[in-house]
Amino acid sequence: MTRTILITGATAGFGRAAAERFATAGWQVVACGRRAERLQALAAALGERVHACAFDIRDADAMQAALDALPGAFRDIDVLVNNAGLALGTAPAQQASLAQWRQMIDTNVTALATLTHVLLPTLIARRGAVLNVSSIAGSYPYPGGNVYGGTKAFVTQFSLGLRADLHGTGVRVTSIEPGLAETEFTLVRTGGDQAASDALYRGAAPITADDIAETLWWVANLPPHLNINRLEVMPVSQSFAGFQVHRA
Ligand code: NDP
Ligand code: 8X3
Repeated sequence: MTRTILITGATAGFGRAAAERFATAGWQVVACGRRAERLQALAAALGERVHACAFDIRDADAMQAALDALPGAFRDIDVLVNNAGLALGTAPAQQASLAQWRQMIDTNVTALATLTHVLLPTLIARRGAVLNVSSIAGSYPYPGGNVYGGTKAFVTQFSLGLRADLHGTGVRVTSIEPGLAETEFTLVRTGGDQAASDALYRGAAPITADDIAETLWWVANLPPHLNINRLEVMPVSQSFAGFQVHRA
């Protein structure tokens, strides 16, 4: 039976790699994001299994209109991948931009919860799955991570709460929590600073977008009696450091 997956943030990084992974394997893929031309290029490259679905995920009316306009072959969504998200800035809270904080909350929290709410009836009817892309930033605070880390803590805890509420429905929920991964993430975070992005990943053998696509593929294709609650992934080059201590 052909299965259908809706992936947010499919114009770049993890989402685009996941769209390619699932479409190539024969799934119907609803690929979402703001950059319509990238989604159209993806659909052109991958064929009729991909439906390009361009909207700003912060716009609940646009989201609903895009879902209402889904062609019949893409309506029976089995798996929702809540992947669209971003970090903006690394300034300490006391110097951070409130507009950037709001954009992160609107995208990473409000939009994710809204889309999940809209699709839950379909997912329950199909005994489907919700795969939420959280982050290690939701578990391990770091200077400048303030609201970004807070949004990802929400994603992780929301995932666990969903599991509790969906008890007995057969719907699976997973919080996937990657560490250092080379995508457009740092370009976006720094406002387009390619040198900063290159410097962060240089020599670190970071997680790749394909690594996370493969992780999503594995989780989505587990036997139906298994649920991965949380899955934390780091490159081998990344580990833990100690607490900071301010001395007077
Ligand atoms: P990218 O910047 O490469 O991709 C982010 C995706 O999110 C893009 O497709 C972008 O699409 C989409 N997006 C952002 N804002 C909106 C919006 N308002 N409406 C619709 N889509 C939006 O980053 P990643 O692939 O790395 O990020 C994917 C997820 O992984 C994010 O949630 C991120 O927080 C998380 N993550 C990333 C890590 C990393 O180190 N890279 C590690 C851990 C988690 P468009 O701009 O076209 O709208
Ligand atoms: C992205 C990982 O550590 O840069 O979520 O915040 S980190």
